[in-house]
Amino acid sequence: MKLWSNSASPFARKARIVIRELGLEARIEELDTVVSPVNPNTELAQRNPLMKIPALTLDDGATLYDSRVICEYLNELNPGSPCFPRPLDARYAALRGQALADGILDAAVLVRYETAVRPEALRWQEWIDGQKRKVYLALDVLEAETATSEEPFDIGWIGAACVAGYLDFRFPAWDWRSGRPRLSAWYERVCERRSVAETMPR
Ligand SMILES: N[C@@H](CCC(=O)N[C@@H](CS)C(=O)NCC(=O)O)C(=O)O
Repeated sequence: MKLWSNSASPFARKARIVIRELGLEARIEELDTVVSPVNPNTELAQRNPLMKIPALTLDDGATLYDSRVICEYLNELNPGSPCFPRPLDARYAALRGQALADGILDAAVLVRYETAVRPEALRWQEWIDGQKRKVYLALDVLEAETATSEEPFDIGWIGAACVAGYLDFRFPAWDWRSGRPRLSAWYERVCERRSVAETMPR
């Protein structure tokens, strides 16, 4: 299988962490893929009309997207995996955690495009502030929900690790650790996992 991804993308990182957590590295080649909302990647477009990463091309040639679908598919290859717990309460807590993390990433990636891609004269500060507000409010929920243990490292907390790594990478000045000691300490511990250490954004 081939994962269309790159080392900067936090959404692709979700899939790259799940691959490592489940020991699927030998079955999946990671293709370094350039994407931009304004410069279409025509090769990727043949597989994913949204031209976003991650996308996963299966051995039969079909392609899956987006990160949520890909991570669930990977989980099915190793059904006992704790990434998507089986008991209903734990599963929906993990899925809600994933939605929270994805929502933070959506907002942060929009700010990234607004500030790095959109011409300066067209930027809209109130809109940037609105996205940042979502990020900070959601980080406060993560702080409140952070466990003292790094387990379970389910899809919700995998997403949270991708959030922390992306904010460090693209928005160090936002200082997400400030006032969030539990989340900061949790992330420091989680960075020791091989799956997280090997997929640090670059
Ligand atoms: N909901 C999607 C979001 C994926 C996404 O936004 N990926 C970004 C890279 S981090 C992308 O491909 N952007 C290119 C574009 O917006 O055209 C997912 O979970 O996979």
